[in-house]
Amino acid sequence: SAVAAHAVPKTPGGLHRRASVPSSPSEFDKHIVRVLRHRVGKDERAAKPHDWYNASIYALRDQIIDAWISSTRRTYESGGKRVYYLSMEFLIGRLLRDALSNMGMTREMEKALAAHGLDLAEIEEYEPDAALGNGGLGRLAACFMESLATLDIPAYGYGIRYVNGMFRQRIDDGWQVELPETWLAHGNPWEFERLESTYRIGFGGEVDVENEVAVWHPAEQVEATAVDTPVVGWRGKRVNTLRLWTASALDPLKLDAFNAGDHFGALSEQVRADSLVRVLYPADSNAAGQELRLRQEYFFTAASVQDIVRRHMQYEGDIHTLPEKAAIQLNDTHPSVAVAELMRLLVDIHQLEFEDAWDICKRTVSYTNHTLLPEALETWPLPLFERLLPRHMQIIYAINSRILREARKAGCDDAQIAAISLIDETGERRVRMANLAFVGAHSVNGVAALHTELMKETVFTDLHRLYPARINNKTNGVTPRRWLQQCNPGLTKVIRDAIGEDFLDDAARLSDLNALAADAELGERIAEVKHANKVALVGHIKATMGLRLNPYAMFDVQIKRIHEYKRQLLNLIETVALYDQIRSHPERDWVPRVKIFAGKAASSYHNAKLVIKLANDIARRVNNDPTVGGLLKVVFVPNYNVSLAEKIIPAADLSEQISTAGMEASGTGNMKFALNGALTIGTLDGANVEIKEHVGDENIVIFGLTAEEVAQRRAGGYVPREVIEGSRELSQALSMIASGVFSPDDPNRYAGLVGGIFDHDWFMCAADFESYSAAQRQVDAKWANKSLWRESTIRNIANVGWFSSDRTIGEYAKDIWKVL
Ligand code: T68
Repeated sequence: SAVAAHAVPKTPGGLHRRASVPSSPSEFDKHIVRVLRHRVGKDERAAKPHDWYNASIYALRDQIIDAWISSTRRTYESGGKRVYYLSMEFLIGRLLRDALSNMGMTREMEKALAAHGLDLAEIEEYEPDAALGNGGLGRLAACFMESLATLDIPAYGYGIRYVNGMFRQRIDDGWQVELPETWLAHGNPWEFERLESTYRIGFGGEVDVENEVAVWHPAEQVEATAVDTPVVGWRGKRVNTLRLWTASALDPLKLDAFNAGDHFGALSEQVRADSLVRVLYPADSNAAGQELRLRQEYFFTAASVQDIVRRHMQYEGDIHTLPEKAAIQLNDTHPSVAVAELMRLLVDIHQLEFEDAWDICKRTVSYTNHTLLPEALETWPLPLFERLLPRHMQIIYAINSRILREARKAGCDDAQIAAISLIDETGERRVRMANLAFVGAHSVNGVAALHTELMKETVFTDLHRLYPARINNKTNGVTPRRWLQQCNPGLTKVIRDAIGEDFLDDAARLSDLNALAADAELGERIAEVKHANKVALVGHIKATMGLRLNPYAMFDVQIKRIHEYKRQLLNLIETVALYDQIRSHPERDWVPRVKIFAGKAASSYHNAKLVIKLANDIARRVNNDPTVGGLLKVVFVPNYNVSLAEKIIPAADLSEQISTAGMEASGTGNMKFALNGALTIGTLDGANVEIKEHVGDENIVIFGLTAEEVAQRRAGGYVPREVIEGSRELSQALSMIASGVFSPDDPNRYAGLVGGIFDHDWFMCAADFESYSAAQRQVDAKWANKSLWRESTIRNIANVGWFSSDRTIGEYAKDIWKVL
């Protein structure tokens, strides 16, 4: 085609520049119209916006496919090593704008659509979010896929093609209601089914030994079939593959049963297979204990590992070279069973000696840990694991005896042995997936510096002592394409006018803005963009919720999964305290604020759902109280997802990153806000610590206990009641909430929630309240000094380029995968 994507010449400066696309807008326009006619089956005059939406994606896809094929061919010809990112979750959101922008075709598409009276921004809204993830872990996987393609690293993402991804959240009378999200209802123009890449996945049955080789005879089998989505890197440099597995029965319709009148029974196998890919478990930070979850994990992991080994054998023909040609990264422990599955393939199918297989396994696999929360560390009841995966259980025992022998030799005592063991023997015996991943990998990484240190001191103390070189840190990052260029074109343009285009290819170059930090004109232009983004968000909230907001107020934002450790409750308590203060002293010089919340609660997480109700109860009361007038508004925006984040983050002035120190592994929202010029109010937790180091103490507002202090307080003598009684503001705010000021229809609604703070306050809301409240007043003072605020905004944008996922992926590539 005349508009084929081109290989990217490397200029002497080392920057990749896209060759200009040799097509006139009208040619692309003609292409879209052809596609509309022949693939969508619509006449230009009869086409509805949704038809144009499909035609736009198909037309763009044609360009992408050319680049995709040439990337695949290039990898094949170079014989290079491939990276395989195994993840239960990929939270990719919409792809149209991302693909257009990375292909350098946004303007062309705009012009082509405009020729038919259509607006690209409106067409984009037809694309459903691919919400195949819960939160940070899934979104990180999506950013990583984009950066892998950008860095020209051959990579495959492997996961599950959930029919229903993250649930849709509706707010009914302030309560969260979960509804199934049907993102595939109108088809998915991005995906390609690959029937030739189909594998049989077994469950249950027994293991025999035949000719000294273990042979697993599964009781059930399903088929896993690959569905591929292209992932375009910046400037269309490389297109990688996101390969998601779908399931089907070997015998989808038992015709004899059907003809005998058993119409449902005839379909039961297919229903069973469907259930594997039906839903994403909407439980972040806690391991769903259902058998189906373990089946899902094994299903996608086994299909992926088989695909990787098949590809390797096809190209290399020698299983021994696997570690030189394949790097398998486990995104948390959800695909940990890959260690046992790879060992099974090596030992049972390729007939390697156990020791050789173990060496190959460790050199191929690496593991990323995303949490220290004990409830999130996956373990499976041994009887369940053994029933579902009998051969894998044997292999795990074999690995365990090898590891425990090593541990004994290294001088570990019984307690240490018990901690290292792959089997938890403290109660009902359970398989520890984190220990399995740790021992089966050559690299175990945390996602922020503090988190990595805490990993060594807490969950992996004894494994770390035994294998001291294994744990390493890779601080998370976010892709600046989606989280700056695409979501905030206004800011991107101002930056480009100020420092040129280098930052588009290397986010670290944003630091060139430092020289202009005190430049009043730049400050003014950035403030204008922020204001325009706020006006746009105000319009969106007016249209979707009917609520009118003042864009001149400070937009103070906390958007993320609702979880006690993230402390939306602390924010709400402080909001109530502020409300109370404003009502008592309406004459004071208050900074007008809009408190914006959004996020989903796991459907079974009672307290998290109650926090959503509380936010809505507070909003109703505050927003209708004429005494606070325009000084304070509270809004809970329903159905938080990637697309909503793209609208809210560019409009934020203040970013709330207020988790109990030691509990947020990294955070990535914190990076997105800073990149868009919001100031952070936060604890010394996760990557906040490193953000502070990069932006400087003056340009971030830190409060609260440190991780060490939290641990000390918890270890002894923390009496929250004393802290509460010592703070008039806090007691007052808590008693307002507990006594039903915000819930007159059910005055006791929050008695339990507030009671928890008095009784144990595990998340240290009371302990951190005074410090948080003082920090908020510090924020007010800074806001009142316009030039100071603007300078801080610039310092934030200028100094968070390091948090680009390109930097993160560069480190994984160099240190762990050895592909750069
Ligand atoms: C997040 N983890 C971390 N987990 O909380 C966050 N958990 O600090 C970090 O920035 C991010 O990972 C990326 O490293 C999650 O998002 C889950 O979503 C999850 C899902 C299932 C089971 C357990």
